[in-house]
Amino acid sequence: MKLLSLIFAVIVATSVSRAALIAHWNFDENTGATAANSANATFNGTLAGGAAWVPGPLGFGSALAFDGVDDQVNTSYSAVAGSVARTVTAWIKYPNQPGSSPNEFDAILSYGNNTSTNRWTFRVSDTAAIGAYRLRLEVSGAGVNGDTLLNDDLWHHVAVVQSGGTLSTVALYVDGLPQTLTYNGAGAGHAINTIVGTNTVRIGASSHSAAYNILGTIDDVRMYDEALTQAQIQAIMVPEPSAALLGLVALGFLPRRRR
Ligand SMILES: [Ca+2]
Ligand SMILES: [Ca+2]
Repeated sequence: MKLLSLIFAVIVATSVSRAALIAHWNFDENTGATAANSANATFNGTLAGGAAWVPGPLGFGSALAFDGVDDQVNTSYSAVAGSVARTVTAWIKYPNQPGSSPNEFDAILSYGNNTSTNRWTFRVSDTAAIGAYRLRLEVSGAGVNGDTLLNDDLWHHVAVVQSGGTLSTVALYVDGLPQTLTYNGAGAGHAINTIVGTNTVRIGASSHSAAYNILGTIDDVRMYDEALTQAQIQAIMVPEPSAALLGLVALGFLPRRRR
């Protein structure tokens, strides 16, 4: 019965976190130039620059590899504006690389105008002075960094949670664990006031310049319009059980422990 209990727990956790899911690009197409948004088909992504389909983390289908030059996924999504709470999660695989241009910015997901407090960029930091290769949320004028080094070319689950209108309300997670945070620029009191205009959600490059691209692989990008808990983030890291698997469980075909 242990397996049934585990699957039930996953279903419950997944349904809780799905409540506020406003965008989900799972990159499972594995072909073509469209990355569908399964949470809202209006905001499908369009591949640009030659972003390549590659295998994702175990249980998450395919992913997209970005070349650090011009690869990106563009959407017309304005997402969550102002100081409204939000969460973005993704899987990333980030190789060791020079800590500066041409891979400047290393954006995972970015949107908003490039004026103070307006642009919201979830990225890997590439600058030694503000902690190279760490997870970072950058809001024009300031930023907050995590402490885990990400440049090991292994899959890591990353998340940013914003619960209020300043950087001090932001938490970062790597592989489901909260990061020890450091701030730069205007610091923890810096306001977050996302104003989007034409700079809609872009994956793999910064919203304000198509020249700021990540060198690395990204999968399963999710946006929520609320601040997720650590438990909800950890639940997202578990692959959803396939319909076939659930069917076998329901019909009693899966092996159970012998006494
Ligand atoms: Ca390219
Ligand atoms: Ca995927």
